[in-house]
Amino acid sequence: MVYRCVFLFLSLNLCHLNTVCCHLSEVELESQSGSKAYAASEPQEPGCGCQTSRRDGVGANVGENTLISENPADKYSKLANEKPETIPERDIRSKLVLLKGGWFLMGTDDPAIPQDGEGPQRRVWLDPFYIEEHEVTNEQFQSFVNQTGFITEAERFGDSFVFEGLLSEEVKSTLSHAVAAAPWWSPVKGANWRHPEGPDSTITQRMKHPVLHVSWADAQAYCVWAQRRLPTEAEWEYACRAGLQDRLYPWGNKLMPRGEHYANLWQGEFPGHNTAEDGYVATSPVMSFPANGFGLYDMVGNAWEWTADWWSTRHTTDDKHNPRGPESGTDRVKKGGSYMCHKSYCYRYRCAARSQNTPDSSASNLGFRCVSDPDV
Ligand SMILES: [Ca+2]
Ligand SMILES: [Ca+2]
Repeated sequence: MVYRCVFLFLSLNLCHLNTVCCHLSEVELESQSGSKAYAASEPQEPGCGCQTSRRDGVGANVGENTLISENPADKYSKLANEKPETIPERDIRSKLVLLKGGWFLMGTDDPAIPQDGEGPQRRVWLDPFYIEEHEVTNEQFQSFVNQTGFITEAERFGDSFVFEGLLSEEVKSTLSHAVAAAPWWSPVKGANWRHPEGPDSTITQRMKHPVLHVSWADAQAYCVWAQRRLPTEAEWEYACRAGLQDRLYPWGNKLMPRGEHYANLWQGEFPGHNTAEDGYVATSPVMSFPANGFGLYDMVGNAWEWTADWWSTRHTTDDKHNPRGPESGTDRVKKGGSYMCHKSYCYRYRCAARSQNTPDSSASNLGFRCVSDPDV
């Protein structure tokens, strides 16, 4: 792995290098017998973009708009908070669902991807909280931007990561490099939440789809504006499980009950052939698939969702009350997988599954939803 990263370093700038190496480091293969192997040494095998897309100040458009040292979350939260009465007259925020909390079992003792820290299973207590019933949509994010003048990190950096299978030939022709080992991810100039596949794409016909290309700080800023917050990983997982114990998915253990699709995932062979048997090549309008037992939509699939927690793969088995993850870290936890996930390479559309990105990462398969406390 190290030598491949060094090789890639010679080919790519640092920003892109880190992305590729991280993508390649956690490629999962599953044999037909069901036993699992991890193909970190197989650069031709696909990854799902589950891992870090680090911006190290190289590769981004470094200029007067470049974020410097201050925490963007603080900056943007402050910005958002300086706008009085910013909630619109017509409240476009998502409906909240009250979850009663209590004890639940987080994680799993039968991890499909052990290196992600899916285990061990541990008892967690949560106080009651509200959670948005679906991912934040383009329409909602646009309302936030219209009222605050907020500029996302992808817009400031000037590019964002896009699954190349969605790019037009025109945009492909403008890519400054080819990443032979990971051609499915490309940093595309001008890609951002308004232009998910680059400058020649729009969200006009996708206002009810999840907003994409939002960094952790962007997501945090929206939630603060909405007088809400990002969920902790424990809250997100509790919401995903919907009261079921030791189940893989929000609805149970069978991926397709009665032969029906319950989430927007990838069918076919990644990355070259997406049959879109579930009806969608890329994102779907939120609430296009059945809700889980708590009335929550797209908890797995559609867009990955940021959580508030820092990333760690080590967990205590001690009982925890309202855990908030490590006190510090370099990456934030994201949950639920996306429309790009297939069991053959990214079996992360399970409630216990987890992955991480650097907080300033943004991509064409990563969004979020917010939560709220009962006394707010
Ligand atoms: Ca799909
Ligand atoms: Ca989702």
